[in-house]
Amino acid sequence: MAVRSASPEDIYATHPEKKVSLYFMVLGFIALTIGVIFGPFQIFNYANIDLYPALQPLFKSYYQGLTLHGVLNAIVFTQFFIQGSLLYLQARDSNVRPLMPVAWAAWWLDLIGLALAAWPLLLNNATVLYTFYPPLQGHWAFYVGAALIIVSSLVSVFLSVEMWVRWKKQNPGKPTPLVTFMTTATWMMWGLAAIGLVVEAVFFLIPWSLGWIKGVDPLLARSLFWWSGHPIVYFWLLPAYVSWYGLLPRQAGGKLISDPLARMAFLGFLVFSTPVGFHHQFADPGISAFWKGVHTVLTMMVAVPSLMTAFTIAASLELAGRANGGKGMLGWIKALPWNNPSVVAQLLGAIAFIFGGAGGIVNASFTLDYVVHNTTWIPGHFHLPVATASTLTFFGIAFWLIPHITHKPLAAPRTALAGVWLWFVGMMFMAFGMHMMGLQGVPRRAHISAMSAVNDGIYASSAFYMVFNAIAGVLLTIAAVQLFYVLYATLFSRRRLPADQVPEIPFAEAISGPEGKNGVKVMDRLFFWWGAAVVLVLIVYMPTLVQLFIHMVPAPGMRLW
Ligand code: HAS
Ligand code: CU
Repeated sequence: MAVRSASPEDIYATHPEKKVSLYFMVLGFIALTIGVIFGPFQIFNYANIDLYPALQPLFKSYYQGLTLHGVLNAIVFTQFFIQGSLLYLQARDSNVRPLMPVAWAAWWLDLIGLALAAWPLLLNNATVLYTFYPPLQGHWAFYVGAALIIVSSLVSVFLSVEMWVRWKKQNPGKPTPLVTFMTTATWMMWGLAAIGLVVEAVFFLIPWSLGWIKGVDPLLARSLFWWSGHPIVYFWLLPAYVSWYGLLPRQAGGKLISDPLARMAFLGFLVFSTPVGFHHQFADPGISAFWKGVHTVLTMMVAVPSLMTAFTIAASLELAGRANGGKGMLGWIKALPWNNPSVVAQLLGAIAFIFGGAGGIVNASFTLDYVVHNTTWIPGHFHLPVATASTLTFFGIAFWLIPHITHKPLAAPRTALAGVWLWFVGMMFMAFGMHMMGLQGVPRRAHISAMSAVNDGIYASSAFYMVFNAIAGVLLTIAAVQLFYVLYATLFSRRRLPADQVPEIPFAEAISGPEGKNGVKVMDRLFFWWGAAVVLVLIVYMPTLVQLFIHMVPAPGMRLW
């Protein structure tokens, strides 16, 4: 008898969370598709090639393109993909069904929030960049839309924690399964981190944009923004780590070296991700050097769990390579499954992050940051972790998760493989060009390719590095076409895999597991650790924030575009 393929109804029947997870991820990818279109325009600008006139009259300026690029890629795509993928992984790992109506409510909040925010963005009425610093003032719909998206993320915090609590009640005394531990810790971290943005939006940006209050203090707004703005980068990174720890070792043919070490890394992120935001404000007056110094030290602390991750993942991969027959000092690397696009996307993402992490540590050094702050070094830095490590890993996850959910085979796996390689190489070219130009003092967020004749040539010393950006622009454009082709061809395919060929969830086993370890029991008290994080955040933020609240200097809104 031929193996039967399932109809869509059967696919969702046993696990209704599949559908909502897919909807989250697809909505995220749609946002990414639009946001990525502006990428080449941005990078060619830094190759001194101005392509923006070609977008007239649809898009008005470099700054509108940059705003769409940052908001849709960094804020919308990441969050939506994370809401879908983590929900699904936690549900299946712990075998607990999410509260489905609540999950759908979160999805609708995302959709409505995105539609509201997109309207002024597309009409050039909220060209405030993805940091929306006052006194730049956008249309109210942008702030309300963004706020709805944040509310949706908080609903996801609730969903995850509620599932974890239910699991705990059903399994008294047992250690939380690893993937569930990591996803719950990630969401709890975000639950504390998001408070800065919530306060900024509710008390300042929304009333201000509606004309209910006359002004907003820029420094206070920036401080609230970076309360959330630093940990948001870990909110983008940790879901990739969930995959690197929880799934990648199995996909590569091996096991995770140590389960307790993974938990320890996530606890480190839970406690240390938020109290570090001033490392984005070293150049801001009005914050004492003492507290900037404290945030520097804590930033170095939060790099430690990433260094632990580098060790654990590399060791687990070595083990996998050797299990696959790799010999010698480096032979295990060759023996990793380099023909599997899902694995390769994650490996290349991790390699890029080695450089991204090193640059981050430069930025975090109070004194060194003055050399690179507000230069192209910064976008050079963050395209390695967020646009390469996280984004490639999310594509890597989608390459098995979408076939798993939809029962549709991954379209064109070779194109997928070529796409992830080109993306990686393109981003490395770009990161090099942008870092080096930053050291020459070229500013970030500047339409340098359209400078007036008077200023023309002032960045001539960077001409050599601009070539790297031009090459990156070409490579990344091709890569994006390939990756989106694979994605949409898979989603729109009519083919269905027979039941026995549908990819399973590659949950990895651990060599050193959680059983019988007292440390694991202590780590399992996530509410306690969350409480510790709250206390630490209050200590390092309150002295400054209270002063800023008392001495507010409200500035009226400005429209510079
Ligand atoms: Fe950052 C600015 C400091 C990590 C994103 N960062 C930014 C901005 C973004 C961003 C978006 O202190 C710009 C914001 C804006 O628009 O103004 N960052 C750090 C530090 C880290 C760091 C210390 N950043 C990230 C991550 C991001 C991200 C992650 C996104 C996901 N960053 C800063 C600072 C600024 C900043 C300052 C402000 C600068 C300024 O002047 O404005 C660290 O957490 C990094 C630790 C990472 C490591 C690397 C570990 C490596 C691993 C991979 C191992 C590889 C393996 C592969 C195993 C120590 C885990 C093996 C492969 C085989 C084939 C065998
Ligand atoms: Cu940061």
